[in-house]
Amino acid sequence: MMVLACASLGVQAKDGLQIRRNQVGGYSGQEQVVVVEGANPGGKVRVTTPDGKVLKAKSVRKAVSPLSQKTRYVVNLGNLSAVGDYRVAVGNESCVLHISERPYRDIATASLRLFYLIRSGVPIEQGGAYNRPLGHPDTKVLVHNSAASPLRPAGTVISSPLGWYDAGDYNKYVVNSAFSIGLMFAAYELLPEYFAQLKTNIPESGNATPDLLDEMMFNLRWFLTMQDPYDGGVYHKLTTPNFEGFILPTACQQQRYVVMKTVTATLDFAAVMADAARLYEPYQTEYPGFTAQAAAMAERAYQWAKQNPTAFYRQEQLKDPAVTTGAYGDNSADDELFWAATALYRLTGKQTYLDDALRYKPQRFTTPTWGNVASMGAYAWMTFVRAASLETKVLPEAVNGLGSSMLSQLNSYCDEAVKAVPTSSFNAPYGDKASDFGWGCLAEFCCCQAMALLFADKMAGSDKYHRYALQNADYLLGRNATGYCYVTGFGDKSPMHPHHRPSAADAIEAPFPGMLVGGPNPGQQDKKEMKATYPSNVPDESYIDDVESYASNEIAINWNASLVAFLCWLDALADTSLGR
Ligand SMILES: [Ca+2]
Ligand SMILES: [Ca+2]
Repeated sequence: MMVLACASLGVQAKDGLQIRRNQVGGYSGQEQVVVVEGANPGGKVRVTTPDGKVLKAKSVRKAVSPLSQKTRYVVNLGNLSAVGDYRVAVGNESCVLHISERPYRDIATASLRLFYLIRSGVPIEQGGAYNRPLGHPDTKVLVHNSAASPLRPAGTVISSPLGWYDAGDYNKYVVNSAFSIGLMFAAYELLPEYFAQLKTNIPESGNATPDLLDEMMFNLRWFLTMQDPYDGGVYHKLTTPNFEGFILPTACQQQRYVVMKTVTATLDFAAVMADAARLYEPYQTEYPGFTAQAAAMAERAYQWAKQNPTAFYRQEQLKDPAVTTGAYGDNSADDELFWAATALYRLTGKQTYLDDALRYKPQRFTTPTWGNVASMGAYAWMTFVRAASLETKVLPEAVNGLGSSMLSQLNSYCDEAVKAVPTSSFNAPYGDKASDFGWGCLAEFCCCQAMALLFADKMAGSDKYHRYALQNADYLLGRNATGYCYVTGFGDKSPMHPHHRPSAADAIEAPFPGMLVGGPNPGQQDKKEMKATYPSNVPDESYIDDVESYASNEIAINWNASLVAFLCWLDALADTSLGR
């Protein structure tokens, strides 16, 4: 963990200035920006280089927040090339900016390693201080009456072990798990050389499979148990009736159930299993038979979904027992159909999947969320067409058409995303609009937006949007309205009390490292249940580092997946041993 003093953070200095900067670090040779809150620093900004020279700021611009009406000054320090620690001083305040060739190597690795720390059903033995005995074996899970079928009636005992804990709670949800894997697969497919060498110190680090794929497989092994073998439908989730308390996994005693087979879970499952069948094909030594099994399960799941197009999750209808845990409810499966049809076409080349993809294709690019996965399909078409063109493979006209329309939608999205940066409060595409803030915003808008920008660059073979993605990293890691670096274990002011049961229940003060919290959320859906009070109602300041705050301070696998895709991508671009 990096802990460095910065006199400005969290403390109002006597001249009223606060310096906000990326607390993890910046890239050598890239433009560096800090934001000063309060009075105009004018020509008083001094930057001392690692070898003691004093530089002046390149420019200072005033920005008034449309959210809080606070006046801030965006200080451009220019491109800092020498590696080392720079001291940035304004009046009596100063802080350190770390400049290096690979500033995100450690945090990117930690963001993926987090998935190891939240594995369920196995003892954690390579977690250092976070080692723990096996919890939630899930070998005696009951089929809930909402999920009963003639050959698997209510009360049937099934074994459904492994998989990651979803979020702050201990349940396992197919919709969110599939989406998380999908995000990380999307990055993996475009950065295979990077992920081939990325080691996360997991039990599988010694094998020949990339650790990212090993980690995904830990969850996919649970997926293999979530399909009803008699009809192909996929259970929506594996859950206790109610959330457990803030206790350790080994202390949890509630009976767990698989509940209602749904169209959304089944299609998400089909998409990810189809992709997995393709991506694990070269790794049959470690995972023999998996490709054939996953391909067959994906096709069966798709067929079930087509026959049950309105099987949406209806938690309020579940009785005996009623279920009150995360619903992941969704009233439109058009986007899930598009994603699953896309993945199955890439796997099988069957015309029927292409026809469905064409029927359900989206009209505009939006950052993906668990409930709207259309962009996962969009990413897949672009990746597919790009790979074919690199291999000079001829594709059907309709496929090329899909690839190019998805790309033009993405490019429009990116141009729109970056256009207000020159006047923004924190000099980033993310963070200046009220709509940028809400439940899980740092993942769904900040990280996923940055991933979209990096994706567009990759498709064009350019670096038009790279600098804007870096600006979102700056926002996420400290150059923002609260001054928090929003990833646990990194920076000098980061969340210490995330809404995360294992972190809260263990005897260790620091939470699991590498977790992205949801972030500022003016909805404050948790405020009536909390003892503490949010410090502000302003959208970009409505955040509280409190264990009870599930609306601003929870963690989740989909959020961390977006962090993995984003930060690993940035780190891959900095690895000069790899081509772009
Ligand atoms: Ca490995
Ligand atoms: Ca949907």
